[in-house]
Amino acid sequence: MSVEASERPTSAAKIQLIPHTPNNPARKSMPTRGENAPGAGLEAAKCLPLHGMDTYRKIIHIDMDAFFAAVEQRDNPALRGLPVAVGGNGPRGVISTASYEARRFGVHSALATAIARRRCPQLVLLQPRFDVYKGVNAQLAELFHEYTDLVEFLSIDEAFLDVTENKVGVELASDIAQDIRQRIREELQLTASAGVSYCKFLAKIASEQRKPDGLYTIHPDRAEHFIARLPIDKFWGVGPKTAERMRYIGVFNGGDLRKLTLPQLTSHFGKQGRMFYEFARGIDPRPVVTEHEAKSIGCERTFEKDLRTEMGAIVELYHVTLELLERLQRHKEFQGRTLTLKVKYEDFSQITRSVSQDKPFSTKEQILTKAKALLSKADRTKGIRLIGLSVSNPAPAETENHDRQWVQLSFDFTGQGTDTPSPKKARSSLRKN
Ligand code: TTP
Ligand code: MG
Ligand code: MG
Repeated sequence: MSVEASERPTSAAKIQLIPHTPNNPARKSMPTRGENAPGAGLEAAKCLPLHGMDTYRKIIHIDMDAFFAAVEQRDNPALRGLPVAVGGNGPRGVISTASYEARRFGVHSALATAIARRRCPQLVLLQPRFDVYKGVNAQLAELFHEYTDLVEFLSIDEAFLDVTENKVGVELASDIAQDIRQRIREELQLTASAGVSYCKFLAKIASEQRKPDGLYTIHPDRAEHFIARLPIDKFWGVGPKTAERMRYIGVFNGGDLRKLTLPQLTSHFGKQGRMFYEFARGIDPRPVVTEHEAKSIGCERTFEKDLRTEMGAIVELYHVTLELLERLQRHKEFQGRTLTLKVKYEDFSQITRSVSQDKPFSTKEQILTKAKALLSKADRTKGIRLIGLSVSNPAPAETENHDRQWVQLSFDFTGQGTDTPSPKKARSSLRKN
């Protein structure tokens, strides 16, 4: 039996739920409840108990398509239809992202630019324009907040939205997702893909199912079936190395994963074992955390090759520090006085070490000095596969600040080289219910 999957919306299926300006009077006159409300007559996601997990929540994950490259193509029409990549040009340059035209040649994020050029000699390589991308990010944030205040950005081009209760009174999360996608197209001249489900893990995987420019919904009553068929490398938190390890122990998909006991999984994957155990059962109760509730800001890097030398670890620690600083500088209101280092070893065991001070961590010197001291306490006999740094313990906010901040997530799925996962039953399927 195959998993139900929603089709990419056809023009006939196109829904215009929300007039496309925030203050459009038509919006105000739109029925938000009752039989004439958008989505009325359509039953929302059923609240089926899935291993004791509530499935009433409606979570959308939106992720922009080929983000940096798409912005470049938007701003320079001559680039449209061409294989475009954004990235470093030097001998050690790396591709940040590639347009879908370039991906057909095997050009993708994290690929060495030199290899990318060999694969695609006509590749148009562009330098990143971070300020422009940040501007789009701000526009996205504004748009998302028209639907719900429960918005959690994972990175510059993606966010979770909890639309269980939403400001537009629309019942079906997939209708909201479709409307957001349409508005992104019309207002930002960019495309986004969306995933819809009852939890973050599944919504995030869902958004990858119909990329680019697609929508996919995983309905609670299909979740277990979907997960059972999901290839192991698509699971959130399972990157190439973990996938290899999984296959080594006979786990090729969610069904295989489910056969393993919790002790088996934790013995193989340390703390992450529990996460895999729960994901295999469709369990992910993590709420969508807004910027105001965020308790920490941080970042982490998973390395292609385990770090085996002290110098190698310090160099990477330096890079993580710079990334952390960049995030902190974007959120000056965040006053974290505890610095935490996370180290994950080749055997998947993990340690965290923290240090607190009176003043907030805000400079490179402060952070690097303390981070190095914390790193010196780490076990040097094992290869290091991940280093993370975060600051927490924010001082109480003196003034309300509406800036967004990127939240340190408990799983390594956000950044480059980390283990990124990537389901649906779409609007049409939901409507059958
Ligand atoms: P992604 O959302 O991972 O990728 P993407 O938007 O380019 O492509 P798609 O989602 O359609 O698969 O990352 C968002 C941006 O983050 C990406 O455009 C560039 C940047 N980025 C890097 O700089 N390095 C990386 O390794 C990755 C994965 C992304
Ligand atoms: Mg993207
Ligand atoms: Mg993304």
